[in-house]
Amino acid sequence: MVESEVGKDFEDADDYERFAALCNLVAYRARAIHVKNDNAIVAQRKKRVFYFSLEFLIGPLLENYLLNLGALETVQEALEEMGTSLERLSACEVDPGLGNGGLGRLAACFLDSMAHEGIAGYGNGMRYRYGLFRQVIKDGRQVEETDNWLAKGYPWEVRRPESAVEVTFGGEVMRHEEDGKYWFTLEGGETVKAVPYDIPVVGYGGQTVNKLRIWSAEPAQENFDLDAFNDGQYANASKFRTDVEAISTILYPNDAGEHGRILRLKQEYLFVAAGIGSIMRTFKRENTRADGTVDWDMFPELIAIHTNDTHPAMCGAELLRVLIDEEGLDYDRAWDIVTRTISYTNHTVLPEALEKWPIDVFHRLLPRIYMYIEEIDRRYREDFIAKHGDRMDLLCETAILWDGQVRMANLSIICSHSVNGVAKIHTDILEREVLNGFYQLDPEKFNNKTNGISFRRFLGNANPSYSRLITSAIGDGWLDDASELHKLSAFYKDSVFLDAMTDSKRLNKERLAAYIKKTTGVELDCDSVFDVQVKRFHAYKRQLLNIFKVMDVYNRIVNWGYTPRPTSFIFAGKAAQSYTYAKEVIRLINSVAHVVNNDPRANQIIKVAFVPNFSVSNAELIYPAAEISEQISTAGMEASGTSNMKLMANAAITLGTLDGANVEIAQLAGRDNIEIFGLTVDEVEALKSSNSYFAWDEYNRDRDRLGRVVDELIDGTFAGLSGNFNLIYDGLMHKNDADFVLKDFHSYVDAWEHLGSIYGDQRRWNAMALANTANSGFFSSDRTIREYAEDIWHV
Ligand code: B1H
Repeated sequence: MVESEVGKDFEDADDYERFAALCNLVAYRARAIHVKNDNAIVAQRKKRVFYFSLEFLIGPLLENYLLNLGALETVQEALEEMGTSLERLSACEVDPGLGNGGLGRLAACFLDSMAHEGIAGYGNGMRYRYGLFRQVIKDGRQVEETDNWLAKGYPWEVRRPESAVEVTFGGEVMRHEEDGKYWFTLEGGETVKAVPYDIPVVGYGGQTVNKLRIWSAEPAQENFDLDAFNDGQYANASKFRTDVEAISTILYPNDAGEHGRILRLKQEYLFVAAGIGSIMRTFKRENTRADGTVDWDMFPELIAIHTNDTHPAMCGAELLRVLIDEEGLDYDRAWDIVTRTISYTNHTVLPEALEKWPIDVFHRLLPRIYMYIEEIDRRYREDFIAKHGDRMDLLCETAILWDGQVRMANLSIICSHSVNGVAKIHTDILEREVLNGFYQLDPEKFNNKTNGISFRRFLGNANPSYSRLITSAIGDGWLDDASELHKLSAFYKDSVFLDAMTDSKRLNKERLAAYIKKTTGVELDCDSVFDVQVKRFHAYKRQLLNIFKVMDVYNRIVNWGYTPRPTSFIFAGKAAQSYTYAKEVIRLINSVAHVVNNDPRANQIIKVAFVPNFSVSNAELIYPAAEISEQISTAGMEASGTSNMKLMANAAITLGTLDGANVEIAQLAGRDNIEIFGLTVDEVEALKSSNSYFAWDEYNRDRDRLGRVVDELIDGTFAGLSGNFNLIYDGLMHKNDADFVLKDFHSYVDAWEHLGSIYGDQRRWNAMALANTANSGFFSSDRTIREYAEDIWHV
């Protein structure tokens, strides 16, 4: 294989060449299964599910695909015999930065689970030339560097130029009339070619291989300007090419400016129009009758389109446009097809994350789509007034066009037959508050689908020692069906098993400590508790609360001779490039790390490490080593969270608020096996609505500890690396601490200390940790996907 792939003997090939040859071997096998599956789908007229998402955080694939194909051990052994190792070759795999956090990783876990469940499920997304960004830390600050993930090519993808779809931006809508009938066409504008790249998705058991299709923007015609080039104006010669390619250059272009925002809207339309264009092509090929007519009634029976958040919200309008403008259906019939085909998941309650576009920008960029949105909105209003004429308040809340803007969440909901939240409490909040207007109108449309994770990747691949221990106790059926982890409850009092857990955790801690040493220089004590908070940086996730705890513990060690349970505080995560506040929190963590780690009075007891460039690959080192899982968002803010599930499966004990999926974790693991603290959703709401929270009161009530920590933001204590933290200080003391950091501070630190007091009794601790793993099976994305399949997609 190496010979034919790289034209070299195995001996002469370097690691990367060997790795690429192995990937091709696996991909070759995967594609053979895929073709077989595809034929069966057509023959059985099986329904296909298309999962539209701007993010797919797929991570490295090789080891996961070997596990799913049942070839992991064989390949491991074969490579050892050849004088190398899988570990060595896997290290060559890049981690495609095609997503930024939980939403993107969820999409990737869903692909894995759809393939496992035998669902014909396809991802539809964007192929960003440079992904998000690579995070490096300089003077404590996050610095964004280009993530050139395609530099060496990407062995899993296949370019499919023959399946390209043309997509038009701008132009002018023309009305035509003949014999009393009228229709519209779009004239002019800028036409771009969306070229798909396909990546195989191998399901566990090796029976189903689906694919993820990601789109790249290219000029529709090769517009190379030879004259300009010959004049020496090289940049101008390819200018058009660069403008077009900008569309698929990076994920989430900086949205602080108008240019970035327009680019983002272009991305959203490009992957929607290309995805629907490609669905249409296949559908028509398979459903055209002998007389040349198409059986459109079958469309919603054979196709489900799922929209991940509001980013693909234009699916409804685009499908309507194609069915009417290109296929000649009448509006009512086309609309019926749209609403029976599309479904939508909401991932956030944050108002700033619910997308809105100014009508003028939208209209200029997508004039025909805008007309359809106007028509959807007009008919929605007409219908609304006929049915609920007395509820104009609800109409204001639910209409699509409002205040000069297109409200994408409203568009998504109106075009969908199903709207779901991602954890029980989140769906409750959607129904009760954020989307209450829609809920009153159509409660049946709403449902909950608590998120899930891939146990095969995040426990099976990521944690080999614990996986082996689990498998030796209960067999390996849990890889196929995570609910089998329940069988571990027979081992809660088994001292041999519990002691083996300590050994496994130790190995994982050493593995992570070595990685942290290499990437940050910080040396961690593997006898200390590994306390982990890894997730995107956001004010509501309250990494600030965590570092306040560290500052307080440090102060007490240095000034009061306090001896806490020795702990390594581990952080990782990226902040959006334009989110200054979140970047300041990153700088604070690194600045505290700098002081604490270099202070001999404290650094034998506590250490702080910030792991740069959090990604799927280093996440797989972090979760298995964690002992405390920090899930400390302000109650009501985190839709679900998924690192909480990954850490639970890996036997970390949750220290968390009753927010998102933590609520379900507490129910499943039992309140004795998780540490809950802080304000509840109701308490947060009461404080907000009564305006009775005053950050200064909290500060004044405890000048010794909390007050001191707050002062240290601006008194130079942690200014050594790159200065004080006035922005954070102002947010707390002059903007009244919107995230209730000061309010929850004491109950949080007390809860943390309580966990520390248990840790000394390792068997008791491990029994609690084991109860977490044993009850985590509910959070398998296989379960989540089965629920989507049954309740929403009807497959
Ligand atoms: C989640 C996002 C998100 N919710 C817009 N919303 C983005 C929205 O840059 N953008 O435009 C980026 C991300 N991400 C997360 O989804 C939630 O915060 C988590 O609680 C949840 O677990 C995850 C998956 O449902």
